Amino acid sequence: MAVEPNYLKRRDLASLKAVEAAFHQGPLAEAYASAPDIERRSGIGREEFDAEYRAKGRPVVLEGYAADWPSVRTWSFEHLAERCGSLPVVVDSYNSAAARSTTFGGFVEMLKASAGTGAAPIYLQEWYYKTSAPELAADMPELDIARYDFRRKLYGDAGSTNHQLWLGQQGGITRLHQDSYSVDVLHAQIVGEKLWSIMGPDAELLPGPDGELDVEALCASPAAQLTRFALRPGDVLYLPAWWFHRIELLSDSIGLGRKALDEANLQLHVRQRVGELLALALNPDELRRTHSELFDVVMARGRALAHQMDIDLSRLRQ
Ligand SMILES: O=C(O)CCC(=O)C(=O)O
Repeated sequence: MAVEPNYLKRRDLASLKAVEAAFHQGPLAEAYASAPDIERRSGIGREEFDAEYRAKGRPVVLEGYAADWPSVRTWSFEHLAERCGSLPVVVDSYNSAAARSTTFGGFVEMLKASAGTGAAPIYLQEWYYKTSAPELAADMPELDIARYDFRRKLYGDAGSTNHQLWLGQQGGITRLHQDSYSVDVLHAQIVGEKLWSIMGPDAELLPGPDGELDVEALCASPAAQLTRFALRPGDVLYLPAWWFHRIELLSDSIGLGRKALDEANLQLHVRQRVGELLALALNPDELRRTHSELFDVVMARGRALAHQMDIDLSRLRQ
């Protein structure tokens, strides 16, 4: 299989670690320390959002856009533990060495036990709450600006709403990535604060002539478009498809990853989804190798989609 030359796009552990290290020390860390804030707007409606941001592919934070959501007003980790305590979850699923199964209540107990001990922060990433706790959705009403999500036409109402909750402890990190399947990110912050470091979709990190990663070239390129900003409760981030993003939790935090497919990206979306499903069915060993950290997450995504679409995975044919 052809090796991906751009380290920002690789999903094997060594490449993920090399990119993450660049955020801690060296030219990238320095460039982000003085990177500009994202454009911020408040009080805009769907038409203005479509014309000014979606049509132009410009990232923006819509401040306070979800401030009146019941989740933003009432949720805490304890509140969710009371409602979902017995549900199974996998914490730290983005880190194959740390991933472990527990219940939601067990997860909240773990948070309490590890707070202030200096232990690695715990992060429940990409929780497809709709498969086990669909009642939570009422606390996160549909965003008016997300109505363009073409997945509703493609997969039906249920399949289009496979959003994810991200719940974790201060210091937790989601490493730099682009979202799969060419979807736009509409991330709503519910509890606490997160620091987002983003890069344009054409950013590239390649080895230089000496074979070492040329981080300086990445930072010097106009394609990098380095931007850094905090997302606070009630804020909604719009990040067009393929923008790279890395997230660090500035405090204990809960956020909703609501995705939306622009019809303009439909063909690519279908090709990527079908490609992934075929790879899972026909070439799982290769996928396990190239996605060593995320293989189980890819499986979980497939299961969540099948569940939402009422597809029986035990059968090959109906
Ligand atoms: O909040 C995080 O840690 C990651 C969120 C994310 O990657 C997304 O919503 O696309």
